Order: sequence, then C-alpha cells, then structure tokens
Amino acid sequence: MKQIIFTDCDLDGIGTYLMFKWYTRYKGEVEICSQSNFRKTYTAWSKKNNPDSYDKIYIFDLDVSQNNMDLVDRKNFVIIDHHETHIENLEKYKNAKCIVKVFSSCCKLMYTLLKAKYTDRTLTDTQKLLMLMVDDYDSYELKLKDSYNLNVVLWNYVGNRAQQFERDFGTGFSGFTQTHLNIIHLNNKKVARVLKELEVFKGILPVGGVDRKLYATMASTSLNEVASYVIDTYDDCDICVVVNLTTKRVSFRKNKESIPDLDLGQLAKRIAEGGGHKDSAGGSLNDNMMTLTSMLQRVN
Ligand SMILES: [Mn+2]
Repeated sequence: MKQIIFTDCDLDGIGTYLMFKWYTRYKGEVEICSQSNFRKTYTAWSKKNNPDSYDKIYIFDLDVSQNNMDLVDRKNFVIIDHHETHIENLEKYKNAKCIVKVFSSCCKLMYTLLKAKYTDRTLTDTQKLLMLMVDDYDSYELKLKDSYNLNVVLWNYVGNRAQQFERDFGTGFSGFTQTHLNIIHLNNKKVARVLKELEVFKGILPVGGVDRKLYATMASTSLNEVASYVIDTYDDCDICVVVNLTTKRVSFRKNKESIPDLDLGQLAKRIAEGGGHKDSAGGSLNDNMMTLTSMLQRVN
C-alpha cells in the first residue's frame, strides 16, 4: 500500500495523525502543512511524486474545499475534517471520500470514527489522555492542566515538528521531561513580557446590524494568549483582533459569553479575506482591516 497523509501542522492535526496511526498501525508518509499553505505544499510534493500512483492520500484537519477542490477531489483521496466551513461545501465533492463532521477537534472525530471501526482495538490511558488534551486545546476550553503547555512544547520544536512530537508523545501523554519544563518556563516568561507591553485599542464594529465592541492589539507571538488576555481584561470586549505586523495577518477571537452565536469565520471572510471557525478565525491585514483598525482609540 502506497499512502501519504497531509495533516494540519497544529496540535490537532498532529494529534489526528497519531490517533490514525494508533488505530490503523499506519506506516506510510506524513507531510504537515497549514490550510493557507496546503496548495503550495501539495503542488511541490506532486511535482516529485505522482498522486495517481498512491493507493490513498489522506487529508486531515484541513478545509481544502475552499480553494483546493481541483487538487483533492480525486478517487484516491480520503478527507477527514471538522471545520464548519467545510461542511457547507461537502456536496461539491464528486470523487473524494469525505468525512466532515462538527466536532470539537479533528482528533476526537478520528477517535470516534476509528473506535467504532476497530472494535477489537483499544487505546491506552496515556493515548486517551493525549487525545483529550488535544481536544481541550483545539476547542481552547483549557480545562485540563497541561493542554496549553503541550501546545507550547509543540510550537517550540525546531525542525520537523511532527517527528519530534511523535518521538516525545508517540505513545500518549505521560508527563513532561525536564527539557519540556524548561521550554514551558521560558514561554511563560515570554508571554508575561508580551502582555506587559501590549497597546490596546477600542472601537465599534457593526456586525449584522448590531454594534459590537471591537478591541485590537498588535503582537507577533503568543496570539491566543494575547487575545484571551484582552477579552478577560476588558469586560465589554465582544471581538478581539490581533494584528500581526510581521506576517500581515489578523486573528479574530471573541467573548464566547457575550456573543455565543456570532460566527467569526464568516466575519473574517467578509472583512479580511479570511476564514476559520465560529470562535476563532484569521485573515489578512488588507486595506479594509487597515482602515478599520486605524479608526480605533487607544485604551491603555
Ligand atoms: Mn482542528
């Protein structure tokens, strides 16, 4: 069997890959990429490899229906994802096998699918714990003690992240090593410094006929931490946008209590040529976003 997996480079994507491997004993190749660079990664790969010579090409945790349908809607593709935007496009697929369902994470979706398929196989407690941590982080609930830190460790690897994550957590989560703990400590110090230096701006953004309180700030690292900090610190904040001047990207997060129903993915699509989930989205720092953020007032 000639097989390859393309999976998202984040904790959920790599967790999904491990879950798949645990149940199916997969031994094929894996390539990590992001939703925004999937096209580039896949095209580069397909110049060196003939996709038709593969029995299966798996795509995990990536909404490839937005701009990549021409590449992936082929008979030997199996696509498994949990993005809501992907569900809307499901009927457009003619050839690929797609399992796209609303789930808090793709890793948990994979677990649910494979647990039902391989009834004679079970996961160890450490494997199950890793899955729960990945799910906890991807949904950004952060109810489990170490899920945040697990993500920190992943993003601090230098080089092939999937390989190193597999080396350290390939049998599940059974605690951090001293090296991991040092990385976590350094990250905590870095986040504290970033938060201390934040410049925060505020204004109004009408969404669907309702005025929402929009907060904006600039950061090039620790974007989730920055957004959570702004939302927690400023009680009236509905939507927080973090502008990354280095990558010219913007990230949207929201106050889930004040606006539970607002879909940030749609908002990002409309105002920042982006997309994403209901509670977390991203886009580009286009003229529209430049104008919007320049009208905000400094608050701290
Ligand atoms: Mn995901």
